[in-house]
Amino acid sequence: SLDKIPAWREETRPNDKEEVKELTDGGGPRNKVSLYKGDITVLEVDAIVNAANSSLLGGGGVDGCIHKAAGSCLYDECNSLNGCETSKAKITCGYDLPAKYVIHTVGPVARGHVGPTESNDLTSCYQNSLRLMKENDLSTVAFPCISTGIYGFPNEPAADIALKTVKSWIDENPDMITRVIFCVFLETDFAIYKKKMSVIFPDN
Ligand code: AR6
Repeated sequence: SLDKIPAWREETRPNDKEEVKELTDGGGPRNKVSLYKGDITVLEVDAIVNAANSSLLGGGGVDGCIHKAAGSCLYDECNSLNGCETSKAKITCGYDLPAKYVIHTVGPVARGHVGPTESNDLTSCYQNSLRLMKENDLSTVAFPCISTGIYGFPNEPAADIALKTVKSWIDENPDMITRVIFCVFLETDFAIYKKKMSVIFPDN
């Protein structure tokens, strides 16, 4: 029964059909959210989110990994988009990625400082990415830890924003999303997310 399904799960084999079925069966928001530590470019979901810069023309970090794995057609499509403002999002095909689409969002450059502008912009990154999913009828997504690398948004508050914003979205759009993977890359983020997910997506 639903009662036995944990509110969130850690995933170690995110492309395993049986595991995914177990994760997403049963409906309700409680079993849709998972934590995965690893490379976002391997995930077989409708969309992976890219922590891009305003040029949308690639860079380092997760952006560099996504462009490398997707191939040069991704660059060509991004090149036709006229960039993207901070906190906004744009969608492209996934090309050579297993993900069907890439949602490119531009996080705030925080350099260690969290004020209202940085917090609101990071919140909007998650909201605008989810809005694009809804507009394109997509139901499975993986998010990296937007802004917490080169852009220097502190990890704890960034995780709070990521988890609370997605939680609110799921509560308000209960039938839209079937799966959200929080894809962390660093052990520090893994520990932070694990702790916070138990609070924000609690077991009963
Ligand atoms: N899969 C998942 N997460 C990853 C991967 C990966 N393959 N590689 C790195 N991360 P960052 P930002 C994590 O710096 O702070 C780029 O140059 C990483 O450990 O990629 O938003 C863009 O072009 C960190 O936890 O993004 C921009 O100029 C998280 O992804 C700028 O960096 C985000 O770190 C954006 O900076």
